Amino acid sequence: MFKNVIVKTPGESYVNGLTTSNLGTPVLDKAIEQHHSYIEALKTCGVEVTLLPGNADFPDSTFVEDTAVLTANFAVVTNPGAVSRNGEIIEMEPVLRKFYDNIYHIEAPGTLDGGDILQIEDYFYIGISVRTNYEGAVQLKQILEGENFKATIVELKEFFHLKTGITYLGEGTIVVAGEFVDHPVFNSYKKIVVPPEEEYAANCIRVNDYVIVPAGFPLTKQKIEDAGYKTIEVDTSEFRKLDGGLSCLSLRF
Ligand code: CIR
Repeated sequence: MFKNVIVKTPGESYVNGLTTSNLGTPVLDKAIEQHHSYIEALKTCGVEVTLLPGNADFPDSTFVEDTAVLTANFAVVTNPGAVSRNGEIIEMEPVLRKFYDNIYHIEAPGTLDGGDILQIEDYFYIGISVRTNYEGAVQLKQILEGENFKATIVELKEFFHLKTGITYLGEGTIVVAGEFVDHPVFNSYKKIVVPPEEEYAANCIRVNDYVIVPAGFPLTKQKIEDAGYKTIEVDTSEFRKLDGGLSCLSLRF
């Protein structure tokens, strides 16, 4: 069960954030509106929401997931791999201190984005991506193993972040797309396979009694409901334009 989430309003400079997509420039007002709906969905899931104000110095800082890896007993402040995003951790650490006494750090030359980390029960999967390098992955693995978790490093071939293409719903069930559908590392889990045309919907989030899914992906939504989960749809079009999805917009713990 998650008790808390941390989210951050898209700042004035959000439209200048990093992207690899060809979906056009996001509309700030619409992004703020969608962020508000996201918060409402989280509240429906029964979590306490800590809402941080936007910071125009960091256009991508609404994607708070990349700044930390959180468990019930400790936090890891990451070292985000994009230069323009690295300073986001400075504002996040004091917020995490309100919830955690035990805080670790990923140190340079290691880089790591929270979007590359997937927890499945006491197992962590750490993606090596354009943002998370081998040194960062090994540092996190050592921290996790020191805290009695298990950790496996997974090299990404195509996805931007690990969680761009995989989500854990609980009860041994994962939602997978693209390169993870047949990836041997994930073979022991029950799989809900996202069709190629709905690949973006692999980034959904289980929050307590609900799975929050992006609006506009009916096949994936139906598969998740058929597996016995209640869903809430949230429109994320303005976040998708900057390669962001539902998981990226919150830290859940
Ligand atoms: C970036 O390029 O860093 C942002 N525009 C998107 C970050 C998405 N975060 C995530 O998948 N965890």
